[in-house]
Amino acid sequence: DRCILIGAPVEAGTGRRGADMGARAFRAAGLAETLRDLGLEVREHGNLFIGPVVPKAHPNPMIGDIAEIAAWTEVIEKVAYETAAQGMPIFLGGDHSVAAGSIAGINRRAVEDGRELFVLWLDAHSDYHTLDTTESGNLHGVPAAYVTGRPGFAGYFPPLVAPVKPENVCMVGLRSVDPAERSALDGSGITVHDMRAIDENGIGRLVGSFLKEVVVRGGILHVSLDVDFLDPEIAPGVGTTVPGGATFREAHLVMEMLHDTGLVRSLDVVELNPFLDERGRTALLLVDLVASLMGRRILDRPTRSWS
Ligand code: DIR
Ligand code: MN
Ligand code: MN
Ligand code: MN
Repeated sequence: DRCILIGAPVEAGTGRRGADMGARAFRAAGLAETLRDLGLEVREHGNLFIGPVVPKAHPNPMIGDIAEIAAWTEVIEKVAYETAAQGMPIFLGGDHSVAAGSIAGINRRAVEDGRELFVLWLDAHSDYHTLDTTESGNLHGVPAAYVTGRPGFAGYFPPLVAPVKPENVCMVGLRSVDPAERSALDGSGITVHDMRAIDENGIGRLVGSFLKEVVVRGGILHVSLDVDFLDPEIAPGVGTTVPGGATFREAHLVMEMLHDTGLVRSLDVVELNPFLDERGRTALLLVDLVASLMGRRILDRPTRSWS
């Protein structure tokens, strides 16, 4: 199995500086070495870049400039499409606007291969704003809307070759959802599990039933991991911390279950902000989580049957 590490130093989608150093911090925390120790082949794609862009305004005055994120989305989409045929692309953010490009490109590949793409969105936020509803103007708050084909992106973001079906998306860890996102999510078809649902049911049950559905429907899976999915006590290195997030064990459980399915074909690890981190501890935690996703385990156990 081959992993392809792709740095996407994007920070224009957030209100804070420093997320563009995230990809470098993952490398400094030993991501490639850790994956190689698991017996995986690791290909380093390096950091992506965009050329100079002409700023472009949007009627929503909160969006200062949309051109830079649109340019990133186009570049990332192409790389996602290309690398998905060569191995498992791992997108090292950069803020969560990276997922606009990665998921769009991964889905273009999936449609071409006749595969059904499912997305597990691990985040404190739903990132389901359209360009018209975002109140902050921060475009890391829109990728889930863009990739599922919500209206209003035409003429600003690159045209979507194929939207991901909302029914194929499962969001887990939510605890900060804006009113416009909340009403749009209702009836969207997206499965949403907020922190209360996790507390009441256990994260393993919730994620397990989604994974079972992916298996039953013969799908493949993209995982979009926003650092703020995790509780700030264990993961302080992110610009938008929200208290009450996933614990260390909850996060590892999800990663280990994902590995068991064998269905994860691509991954975003986004919103790491090394400028806000404490001596790399968030970066190191994320490397360990990716290791669990890629097969590190404490003991062997019988393979679970998913159907
Ligand atoms: C808020 C915060 N919903 C916004 N969003 C995100 O700005 O739209 N924070 N994604 O990480
Ligand atoms: Mn996010
Ligand atoms: Mn978030
Ligand atoms: Mn948001």
